[in-house]
Amino acid sequence: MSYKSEVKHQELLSWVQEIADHCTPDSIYWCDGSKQEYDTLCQKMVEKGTFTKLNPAKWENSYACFSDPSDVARVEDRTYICSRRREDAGPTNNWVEPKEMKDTLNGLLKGCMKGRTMYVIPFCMGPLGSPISQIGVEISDSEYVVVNMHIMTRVGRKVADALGADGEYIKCLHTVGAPLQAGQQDVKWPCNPTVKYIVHYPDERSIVSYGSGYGGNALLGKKCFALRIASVMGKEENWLAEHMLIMGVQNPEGKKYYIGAAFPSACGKTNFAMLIPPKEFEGWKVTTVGDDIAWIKPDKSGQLYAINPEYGYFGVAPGTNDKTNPNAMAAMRKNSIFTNVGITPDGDVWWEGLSKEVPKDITSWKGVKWDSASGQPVAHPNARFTAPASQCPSIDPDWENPQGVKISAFIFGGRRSTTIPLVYQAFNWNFGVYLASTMGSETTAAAFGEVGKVRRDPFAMLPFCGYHMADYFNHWLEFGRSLPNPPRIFGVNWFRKDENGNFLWPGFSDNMRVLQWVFNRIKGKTSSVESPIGWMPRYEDIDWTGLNFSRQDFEKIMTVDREAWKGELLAHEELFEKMYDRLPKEYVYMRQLLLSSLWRSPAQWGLAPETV
Ligand code: TSX
Ligand code: MN
Repeated sequence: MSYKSEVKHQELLSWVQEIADHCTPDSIYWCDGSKQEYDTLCQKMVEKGTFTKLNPAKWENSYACFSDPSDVARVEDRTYICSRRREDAGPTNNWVEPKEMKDTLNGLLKGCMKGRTMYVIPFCMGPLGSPISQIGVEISDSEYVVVNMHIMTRVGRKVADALGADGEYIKCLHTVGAPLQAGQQDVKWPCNPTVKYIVHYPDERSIVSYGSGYGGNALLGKKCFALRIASVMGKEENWLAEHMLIMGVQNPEGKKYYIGAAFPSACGKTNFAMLIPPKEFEGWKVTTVGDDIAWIKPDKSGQLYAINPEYGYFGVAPGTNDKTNPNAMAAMRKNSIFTNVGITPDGDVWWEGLSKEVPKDITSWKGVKWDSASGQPVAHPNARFTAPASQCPSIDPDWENPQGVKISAFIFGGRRSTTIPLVYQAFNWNFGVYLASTMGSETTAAAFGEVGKVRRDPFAMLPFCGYHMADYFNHWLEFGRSLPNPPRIFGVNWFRKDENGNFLWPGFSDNMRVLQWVFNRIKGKTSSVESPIGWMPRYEDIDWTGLNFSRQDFEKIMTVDREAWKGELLAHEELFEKMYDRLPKEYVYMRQLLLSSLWRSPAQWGLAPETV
């Protein structure tokens, strides 16, 4: 039985009715969040051919599906921030005047749910009842969205109850944009292959998504709400909505710090969030609070507390295996959904990097028998697993603490083959904010243009900030001013290469060695040296037990090269020019300071005494 009759929130009820009147679905269903609801909808998708039930001996209570080939990733060129004034969206967001966008969307939305069920999904981002959490209601005509929202957020009747008669919530409207005429047979992955809109109205804090059923385009609690809309809320209410993982690091004495870390895509953020220390690091523990998004608020004393607003992982499957991320593999072992991976005849899944051998007779993500001669991948490079966070073996005991966890440091990283050292600590908050604002990553896939070019992605937030990026920088600077003891800020780079193009750093578990130095810096225990760009560990400041990494290797991965950094600082200026109208004035001085300290240091600043 529907609990709609017991919903006390008149404004919510009338919004739902208004949308139903306009989108004209065949029926309306209020999601209660129950397991039975989840199972029923999965079964419905199995019957439609959308879902394949996997072999329960291998993947208990799990399903796989293929999307339409036109609907495989977020659509940044179709993503809009419709603020009242164009200047407030800034130069890095698409903008259309809100009224004009509403007219366009209203035209598209009219009758868009014909032949479908309209699902009303009350969801909570963050633990229910936490002062940092926020509630949303997503209306969607996609069963795939409902079941993924079940895993990715806290959904259902308990959330509607928490709203009461007049609780605040974010309106999220989603449609696949594929109405069915009477008698028309549905397709396995309905979407609109030609028209897509991902629209945010920051002033009224609402979201409309048209035409896509995939990931961040359709699961509106994630990128649309928890980052784009929440970033606007955070600026107005003095908190932070960040594209960050949250991890706990504990030493053998039991001292524990929590760290927030931001990386652009293709840096292995989920792998880092679930890191397993090398066996030589007995007594050290890494725990996972979240792998993608952090909401961070100061308490009365100015300490920062963070929650993970999500309830699951929507992770990239290719490259994930028992070596790169055993915790993720365990998390997805049951109650999970796989999108755009390969499926075997015996109900197994496979993706590039899962194992050496491609299983026999595998069906590729395109839905056809995979041909090894085709040169095409089995899984789409952006294939995903949706898995409950609670199933991750490294999940932190406080991951659902409504108070959040106390953040002691931020780490910012990128994929850089040159220039950026393995690890360094910013001199202070402002230099840390500068470091994060200028972070970038080298492109690895031809799909993103020239391979090996540095794409700047400030704070890994460029596609996810709901307002002017330079205002965002100002918010970070201003936010720090009110903190008596702000978190330390670090830069890392696991991806520096030697002159032969080989990775210098083994990465993965061995990143624990860097994390340990960071931990000891937070504690104020370990020593460091002042480089032109920040504080750095000396060779003897890092624990090398169990790893063959020479002083010469370390020298190579830590060198601050004047010529390379001159180029780097020029690239910073190029980035700043794009948002000069609102760029913090501090940035001009910090850039100059970095430049002059490079000139005061050796041309190749290094750590071995003979080179200094
Ligand atoms: O996730 C990665 N991390 C973070 C792990 C905690 N990856 C995977 C690529 C991104 C999707 C990495 N790749 C990391 C890393 O630290 N480092 C590298 C580069 C690398 C790749 C392969 C090797 C070493 C380094 N292989 C061997 O040494 C055998
Ligand atoms: Mn992300």
